[in-house]
Amino acid sequence: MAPATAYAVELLGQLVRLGVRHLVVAPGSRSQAPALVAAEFERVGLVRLHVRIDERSAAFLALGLGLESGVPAAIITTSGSAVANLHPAVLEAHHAGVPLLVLSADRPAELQGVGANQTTTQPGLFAGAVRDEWDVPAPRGTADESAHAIATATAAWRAATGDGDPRAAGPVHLNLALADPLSSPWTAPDALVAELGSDADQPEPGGHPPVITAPREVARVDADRPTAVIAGSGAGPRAEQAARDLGAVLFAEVASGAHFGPNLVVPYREVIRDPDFLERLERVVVFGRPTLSREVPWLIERGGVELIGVRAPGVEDYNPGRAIGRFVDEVLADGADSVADLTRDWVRPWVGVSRAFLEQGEDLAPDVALAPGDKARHELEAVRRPVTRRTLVEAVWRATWPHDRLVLGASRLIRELDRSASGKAVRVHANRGLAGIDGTVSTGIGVALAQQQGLRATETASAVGVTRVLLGDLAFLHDVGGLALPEAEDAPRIIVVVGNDEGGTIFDLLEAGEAARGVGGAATAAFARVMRTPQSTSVEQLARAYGWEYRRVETRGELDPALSGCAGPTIVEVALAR
Ligand SMILES: Cc1ncc(C[n+]2csc(CCOP(=O)(O)OP(=O)(O)O)c2C)c(N)n1
Ligand SMILES: [Mg+2]
Repeated sequence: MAPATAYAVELLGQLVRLGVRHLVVAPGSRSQAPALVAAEFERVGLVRLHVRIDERSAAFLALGLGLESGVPAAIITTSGSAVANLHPAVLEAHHAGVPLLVLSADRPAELQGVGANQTTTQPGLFAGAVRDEWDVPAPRGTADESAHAIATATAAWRAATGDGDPRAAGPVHLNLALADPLSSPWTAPDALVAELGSDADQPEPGGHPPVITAPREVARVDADRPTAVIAGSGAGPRAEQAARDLGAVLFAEVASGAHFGPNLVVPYREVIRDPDFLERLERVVVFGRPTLSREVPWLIERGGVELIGVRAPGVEDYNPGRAIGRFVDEVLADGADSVADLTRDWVRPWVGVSRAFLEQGEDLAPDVALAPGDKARHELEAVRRPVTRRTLVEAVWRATWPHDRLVLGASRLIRELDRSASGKAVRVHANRGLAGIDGTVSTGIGVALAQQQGLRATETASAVGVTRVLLGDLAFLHDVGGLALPEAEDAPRIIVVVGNDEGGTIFDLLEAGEAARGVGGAATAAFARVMRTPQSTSVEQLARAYGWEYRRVETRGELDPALSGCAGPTIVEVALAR
């Protein structure tokens, strides 16, 4: 057997032993040994293999798989610029604390520095953005290589998963020099399949962040004063629990994993600006990284209250203005007696404000007092009205059930949803580590595939929900290549909802956008050209070209049916005003 193939069998075998269930491969000559072993592992049922041409999309697919499952996916690429194409997803994984295993093939030492084709300096390419990296010399068939492969895989798995501390989880880079012969045919022996498969058929749906076993620093705090719990990305349901235990109001961003429960206050931006709130507030506890408002960092930097940060996955603790002096892993509430009083006197009024705010939402239902003819006319008018951002996000939120997944792009729509979403315990993902508009389609496909393939044997197919990806037109176009799905693979159950306002209208909301509009003429045109970047690409023709089902929505009446279900991968284009 070619030493490259033997090494790949041991390395990937050990990753499967440790829990890897998804392998992503982008084609290339230098990486043929691990790629062919990956294909054989899938043939014998040990892993799911996802093949993608574009390494940037492939890496975001792997990110989505890790995000949803909590288990790192391994991505295998060839040498050269292929490796650099992984960088955006590696950075997102680094900042958001998502486990990811990068396996790049490289030229052996004798081909380095001699102008060899497709050769660059790969070790250290992701410097500063990986938890750890290994530069593995080319295997030559010596006796110790099997043990080396197993040890390297184990170390990589540990570093990627945080070794019991998921806050430390993130991307790792294994740079594998591979020499001729680049591979030899290999069939997995039955004994190996039996050994590796013994627990491979029990995939854990997992979750991100996974359970923490590392030592934890716990803050015991008295539930005796008006407190706000703020939940940003990576917070998870523990923030909701903490709010209840502390008798605190809960300001949870829509992708925080804590946007539900009796203490949730949806219009948190407005409440933070309310003098009555600010006057009584005595403590703020922050979980994860809030990124969607200006009010949250303002509140924290303003000071004057006790500030506690609770660590979450990702490389940096959230600390605007470095105002938070105390970081812990967990907050436990003492003094349960006062919680009921606090809940009644402090939380309930703000929850009441929240309820009133939600009730003012755009109203589709006709006034019951209307005469029957007027009522029918009102209903007809309502369904014919154009879709606003608010009606779009509300419809997507309504359509999302606990067995579904929602992936939000870094467009205006995530902010719109964050402003108006009622409390609901559904799983929402968003790449807020760097809030890039890149890779959103592929991340969503990864989430969908992990969700539908992560079910336990006892769960029926009806438990498989739909993954909806909600994003703007530029974010969609940025990762349009992610729509390319190989025919040989299971199709993701996915609906990509494109809110098409023909450009990046998020910039119109900036001070510079308003200023440019005020000036008019050349300034307005220049702003549009370099910021909003108007575009009129046909989403329909793209959908058709990539073999996706396509639906176009122009009125409110068309919205709910378009979002409800899908027979195959589907794009719903929603026309929005600029
Ligand atoms: C990779 C990357 N490039 C650029 C940006 C800056 N950026 C943020 S939002 C945005 C435009 C988004 O446009 P669209 O997806 O159409 O959403 P809209 O604002 O129109 O709702 C851009 C270019 C980014 N976040 N990430
Ligand atoms: Mg747009």
